[in-house]
Amino acid sequence: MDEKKLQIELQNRVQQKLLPLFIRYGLDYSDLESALKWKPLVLLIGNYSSGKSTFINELLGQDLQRTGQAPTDDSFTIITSEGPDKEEGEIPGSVLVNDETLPFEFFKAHGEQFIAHFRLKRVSAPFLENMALIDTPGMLDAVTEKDRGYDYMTVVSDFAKLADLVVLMFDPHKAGTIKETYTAIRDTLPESSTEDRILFVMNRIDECDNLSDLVRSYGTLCWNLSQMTGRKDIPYIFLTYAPAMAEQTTDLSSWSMERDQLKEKILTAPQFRINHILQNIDQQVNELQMISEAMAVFSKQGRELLANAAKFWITAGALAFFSSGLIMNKLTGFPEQTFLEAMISGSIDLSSFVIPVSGVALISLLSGFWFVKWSFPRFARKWRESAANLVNLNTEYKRRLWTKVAVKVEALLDTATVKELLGGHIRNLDKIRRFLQKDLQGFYNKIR
Ligand SMILES: Nc1nc2c(ncn2[C@@H]2O[C@H](COP(=O)(O)OP(=O)(O)OP(=O)(O)O)[C@@H](O)[C@H]2O)c(=O)[nH]1
Ligand SMILES: [Mg+2]
Repeated sequence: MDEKKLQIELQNRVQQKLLPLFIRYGLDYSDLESALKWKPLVLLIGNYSSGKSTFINELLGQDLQRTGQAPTDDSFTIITSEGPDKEEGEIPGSVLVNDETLPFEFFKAHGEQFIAHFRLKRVSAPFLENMALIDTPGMLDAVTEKDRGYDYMTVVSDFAKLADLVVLMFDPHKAGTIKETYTAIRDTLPESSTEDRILFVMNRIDECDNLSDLVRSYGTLCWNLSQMTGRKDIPYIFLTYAPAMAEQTTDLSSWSMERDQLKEKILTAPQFRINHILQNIDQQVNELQMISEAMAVFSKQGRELLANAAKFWITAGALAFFSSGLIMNKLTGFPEQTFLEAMISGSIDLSSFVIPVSGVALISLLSGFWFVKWSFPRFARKWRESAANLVNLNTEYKRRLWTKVAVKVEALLDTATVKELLGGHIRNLDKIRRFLQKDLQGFYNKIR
């Protein structure tokens, strides 16, 4: 299977079938669009000095990234090879966020300070032809984070959204800072991708004084992880160290393989690319579906309101038809003969209809005005207050999905007009369901 071809096919299909619906329901399409662009990405995050850059240099077999004991590198660096014909060198963030072939356009929103700390380094390494690594500045404590001039956590979570693999690296002494980072990325990853996109790495284990120190650090970490993930089973944690830096005071031979296993795992990231794209689409289309479902229920209820109002208008209209002549006659003495009298006396002609029809027109106009200006806005406001009742939240998954889309539905209800009562939502819902059941399932089957 040609992954690249499949990716392009998927990109076209999504654009053709879903883009209009994303616009219609006020969902941001750029996330999905970015996820479909460019090559597989591996994101390395973790506390400062945990050894991210050292690890990357080791993968590359050259000293590309600066390393050091204090917080060393305050930049987000994409590291990749752009084919043998391109020269090695750096591309600044300002160029990256304006290049529409790259998935970083929406990072512009993080502002100048971020852009000044963003760059791409081209290196020639065969394994980077179909993959890019992202080295990140280490997570600092909350107080120092404020000085960065951009929101580090949201930048990290935006990168995590794009990444096919996130390596969460920490050293035994600063495992505490990992919690916030983990929470930030967990919320952005699709529900279905469980933990398979995150690799946990405890690095610099050579610095543990002895085995019991290592076991204690590992235990603390497991405890922290189970607190963070809310799960009883502990995800696999790679225990590693940089052989070149290691202080060989402890016998580490049992763990010497883990570094290689971690590297191998990172090299397999491209294989999961399509699967991750499908998970992303799946998640976003499910959000779209929920919005559309809510609006479909709203419009159905609205049509019932309209039907009830219509019954009332028809009665009022009939009354107006027969009584308007009488009322006019009583008020102004005109017309001399009401419609009913004309009917009884058999002298009915076209002019007898003028007053009754005008009466009906007046009632229709007033009722229409009343519905559009008073009854419908009141109805929309009522649903706006209790929007969650528009959808069936019978599972945990749906409840979580709702927390993501509630604001979108509320925004649609805020601006709803009587046009919402046309049948469009049901048709849209059909399209979305068909996409999930046929198109997306088809792609899942292809990669199996
Ligand atoms: N003993 C030991 N030292 C290491 C290991 N890995 C990295 N170091 C050293 O730790 C320091 C920090 O490593 P970096 O690779 O710069 O860490 P980083 O995570 O990139 O740090 P920031 O870029 O500041 O976030 C450097 O001096 C490395 O030489 C390791 O496994 N064991
Ligand atoms: Mg670094």
